[in-house]
Amino acid sequence: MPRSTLFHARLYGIVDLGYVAPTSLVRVTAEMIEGGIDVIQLRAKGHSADDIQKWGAALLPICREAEVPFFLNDHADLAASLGTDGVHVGQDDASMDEVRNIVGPEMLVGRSTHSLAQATAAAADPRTDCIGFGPLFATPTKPDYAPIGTAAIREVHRSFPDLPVFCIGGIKKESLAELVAAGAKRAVIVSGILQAPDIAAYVRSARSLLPAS
Ligand code: TZP
Ligand code: MG
Repeated sequence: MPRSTLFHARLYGIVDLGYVAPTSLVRVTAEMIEGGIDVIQLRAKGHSADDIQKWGAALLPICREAEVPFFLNDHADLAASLGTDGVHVGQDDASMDEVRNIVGPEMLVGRSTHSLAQATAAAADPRTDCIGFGPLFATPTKPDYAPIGTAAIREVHRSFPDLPVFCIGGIKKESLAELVAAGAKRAVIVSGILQAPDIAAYVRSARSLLPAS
């Protein structure tokens, strides 16, 4: 899948086992797709490789059928064995050399960044296909990170016009207008989507508030 798919994405949803029971993964993923989500990631912090492999294998064909890029968080080895579209790694995870050695040259690789300096470092490597930028606001989904605010969003987009930047962290449907005014083009919403009473409707309306690139 080409990086341009991510460039044209607006809303990125994470199916996070911190909010979704294993028995609800398929339903929640299908509802996000029904609402028009552009990218899906499976995030299962603290779960076994066997479980993540099993859950990834269940969600991948659903995403494939809908042509929604499917990322796995953290586990490059499982991403490679599953054949996901992408893998997303953090600052403390494997280096790009290590990740590329595992997943090869074609898989999309995303990197979390928590400052303009980290975004700059990630963007300097042409093998980085997208970045997460945040947490912009305080969030229980990533409790140990200080929020960085919205001031640097415009600068990140100006500095790296060809890199898909996904703003993340404490974003709700209600904060998207403020984010877009601050220069955001794309957003990741985790708890806002997963705790919505109607996931498809939430995704549909949140996505409509983000600009098309
Ligand atoms: N990385 C930076 S903030 C965050 C991650 C995974 C969590 C975002 O979750 P939420 O619930 O949308 O604040
Ligand atoms: Mg990680």
